Amino acid sequence: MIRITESTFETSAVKPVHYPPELWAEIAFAGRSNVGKSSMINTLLGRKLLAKISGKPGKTRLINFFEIGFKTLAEKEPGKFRIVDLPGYGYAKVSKTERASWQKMIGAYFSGRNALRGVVLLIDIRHKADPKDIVMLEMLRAHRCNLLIAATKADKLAQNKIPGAIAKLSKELKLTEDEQMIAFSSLKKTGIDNVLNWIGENVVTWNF
Ligand SMILES: Nc1nc2c(ncn2[C@@H]2O[C@H](COP(=O)(O)OP(=O)(O)OP(=O)(O)O)[C@@H](O)[C@H]2O)c(=O)[nH]1
Ligand SMILES: [Mg+2]
Repeated sequence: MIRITESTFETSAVKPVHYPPELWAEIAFAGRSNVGKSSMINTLLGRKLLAKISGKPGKTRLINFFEIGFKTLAEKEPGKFRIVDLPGYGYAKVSKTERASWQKMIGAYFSGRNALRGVVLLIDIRHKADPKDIVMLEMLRAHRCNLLIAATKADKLAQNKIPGAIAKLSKELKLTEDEQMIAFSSLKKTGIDNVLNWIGENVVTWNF
């Protein structure tokens, strides 16, 4: 488990030459447009407005890097990692050109980023597994990323419907034992400890 001590927006980038230097472990957030990636980042960091959010899909258009300071609860040793907010996919009102540039941007990030330690893949708890989510999952598996699947907007379901929805989605996505799925809600602030725990496991062992 880790405790976040500071968080700052670092930079936005399209191409690898614009990425910040690989000084710390990175955790990226991927998923469809509007699924709640930027909201989840703000919720985890305890900040309302750090990552830009919107009611309309397609808010995040670039790769956004955030520098995060943390302390481990056991050792109280300070450390740093980065959070990477990725632009979403699956938004219908996007031109072919924009879709192609998204592909290029995301492909370059996942194939070339050595500092990447883990990816949180967000999926709306109310939806069926979408072919686009399965394509993303397959790409992340192909890159051998450590994965956490977060079923977002859990506040939209009654508490007693959540385990069933998680089980159903896990089955549709054919998740393996290493691919844990948790319920998350930025609105109700649930699932925060699960995500921070998982991030902690993936960043504290990191020595660059
Ligand atoms: N009810 C509910 N709404 C949420 C939750 N998280 C996000 N939202 C809403 O969903 C919408 C989209 O949230 P964003 O965080 O901007 O989504 P995103 O995945 O970053 O979207 P893109 O940047 O377009 O890829 C906003 O209107 C949020 O207020 C949640 O946990 N519960
Ligand atoms: Mg966003």
